[in-house]
Amino acid sequence: MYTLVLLRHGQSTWNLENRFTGWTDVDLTPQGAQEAEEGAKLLRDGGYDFDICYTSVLKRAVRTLDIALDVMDRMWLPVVKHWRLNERHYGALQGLNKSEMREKYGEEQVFAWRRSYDTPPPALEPDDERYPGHDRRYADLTDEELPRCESLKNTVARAVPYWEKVISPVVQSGQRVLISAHGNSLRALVKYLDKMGDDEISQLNIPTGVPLIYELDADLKPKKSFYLGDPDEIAARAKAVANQAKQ
Ligand code: DG2
Repeated sequence: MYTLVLLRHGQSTWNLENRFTGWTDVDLTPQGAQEAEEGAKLLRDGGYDFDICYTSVLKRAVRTLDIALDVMDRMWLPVVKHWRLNERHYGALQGLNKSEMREKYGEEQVFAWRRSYDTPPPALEPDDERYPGHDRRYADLTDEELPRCESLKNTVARAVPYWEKVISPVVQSGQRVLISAHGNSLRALVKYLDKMGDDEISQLNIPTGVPLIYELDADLKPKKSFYLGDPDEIAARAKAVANQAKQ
């Protein structure tokens, strides 16, 4: 049996300001850094250890991983950063306030943008400064790979191949893997691992800074998955994510 740990970054400045973030490279808030620290303490005190870590190329996930590795005294571990673990690209919604968008477009539309499987947000124009083609960290991506917006389905289509080709062989080689990523890039992986239907995944909200443990069989089928920590606190944090547009 293999153990895999998924960790959504701690609260970011734009989570706090309630703004659609996507590929915008914002940092953690002090509370977010504390959440990362607390999540890592739960891992350390629970006897979890790792051989290799994966994260996105966005600093809120990288910073969360750094904090976690420091707490676990594992800063020497190899860390692989890849854009395929980035947050879902929120297109022209990036930077806009979730509650203001609900007031303007209604609850149903905002829910569809945030949680439906295949409704993409409005797309960016390539001359928009938020288009990732202007950022040199994405210089190796083809035009087809550079998103102007992404639905969760699009995120699954670019994150799951990275899991299948890169991470899953490492897990099957016996290495213990920690992935620090984002609300929606992790929902994409969870949907795939748990074979969740398109409707079922719309109800899943992943809380910030809480380790999600997967126990996998030899074929990487989940035998069990659970969050580490106080169940009431975890439920409250997941609810806060779900209700972000209602604040
Ligand atoms: C959030 C998720 O991403 O937002 O892009 O706004 O996990 O990187 O903070 P994260 C964003 P929702 O899909 O929950 O609205």
